Amino acid sequence: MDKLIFEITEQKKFDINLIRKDFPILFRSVHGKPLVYFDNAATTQKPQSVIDTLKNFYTHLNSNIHRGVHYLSDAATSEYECARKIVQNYINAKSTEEIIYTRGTTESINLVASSYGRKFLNAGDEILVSYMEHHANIIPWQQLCEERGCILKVIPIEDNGELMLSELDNLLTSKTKLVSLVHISNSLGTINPIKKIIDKVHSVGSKILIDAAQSIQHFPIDVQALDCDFLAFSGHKIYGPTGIGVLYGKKEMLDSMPPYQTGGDMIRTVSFEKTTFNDLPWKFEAGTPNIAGAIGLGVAVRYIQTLGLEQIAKQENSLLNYATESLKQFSEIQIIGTSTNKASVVSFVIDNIHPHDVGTLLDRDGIAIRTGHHCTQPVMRRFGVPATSRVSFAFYNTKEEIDVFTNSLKKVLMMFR
Ligand code: 7TS
Repeated sequence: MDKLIFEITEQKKFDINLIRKDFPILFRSVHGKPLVYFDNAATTQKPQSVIDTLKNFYTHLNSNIHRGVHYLSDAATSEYECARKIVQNYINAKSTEEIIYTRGTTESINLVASSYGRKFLNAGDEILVSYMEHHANIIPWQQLCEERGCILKVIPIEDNGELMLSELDNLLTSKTKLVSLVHISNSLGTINPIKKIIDKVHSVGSKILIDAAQSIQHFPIDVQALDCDFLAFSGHKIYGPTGIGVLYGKKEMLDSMPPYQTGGDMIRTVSFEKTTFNDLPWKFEAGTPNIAGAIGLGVAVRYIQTLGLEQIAKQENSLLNYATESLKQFSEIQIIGTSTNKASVVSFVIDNIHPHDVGTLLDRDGIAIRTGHHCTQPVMRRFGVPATSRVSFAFYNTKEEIDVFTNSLKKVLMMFR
């Protein structure tokens, strides 16, 4: 019971009915109808092993970490650090020093903007983002530009929702000091060719941060092979708890950066004259962290490793294709984001029906989708729509659920005709 993080003993068979049983929420009903959960890009559901971990932590192991000589503190610290090791292996970082726990993608990006940005970026330096960024990857840079006199530049997007790579070559110059780019767009589903872009960015001497909030749960990521300088993601989008996330940074980058927040745990010595800071990764982890959350994240990563990322990608790809084909039968529906290289996210608009109405009517049938601007207002503006309806799939979704969704959508269309 004191070891909360399990070892992988065998690869799970990819049997969708068995896998669904790992996610208790999938068996509840909403408005009297079986839940169809298609809002996985917002947050993923949690397997029983993650739910049990949180309960077991607070039942058997609850204690603060890194500061006690007593048994519970020691055991909690060991699980917390074991989870870090799991994340390190999952993204193939060189060491656990490169894995900083944060509250999520948003905090990870803010950490880099605040710490790296304030120290290394100066007036006239250029920061490059793209039109398809989540607001969490726009506003921290905008604020930094205001404070430091840097210039924010934006890579435009094509009509199919892909980055205009020809423009990237014009935008990347010796003035570019930092590029912060989303791996997979949360509102378009586009998978960006990040390896190619990382190499281009490095060729002008700039650093690059990858927002992996929507990719970390779909396919393997190897930070050493990619050679990105930073990578950010959230635990709750990879079947883990909310309130925990990760910033990966190359050790030499993190070493050169000042602390983001200050307080307990991130120090070595404190006097009123001077404070010296802790080693990596703890230098960036001030205060009591989300201990149960971090351990839960470790268990979530272990869980998807037992399923196998190849199998996950295969299942999600088949759901994407099925949903795309299903939506194409309706002439009133337009899919926003039609790249051939997409993750399992489908955004669409319907002639003369507001997405909010679509979402509300589908909800009555127990179908959870997201409507709105998805925190990507520039994308909405680029495509001339105020909002979209978005379905996003996880491996536990099924084609039968997509049929339920399509039938419900038919009713919505009939109602408005
Ligand atoms: N970056 C991307 C690409 C995202 O999709 C999100 C959240 C974030 C950053 C922020 O992540 P957080 O965990 O720190 O909030 N995206 C969404 C979404 O698509 N619907 O709800 C949240």
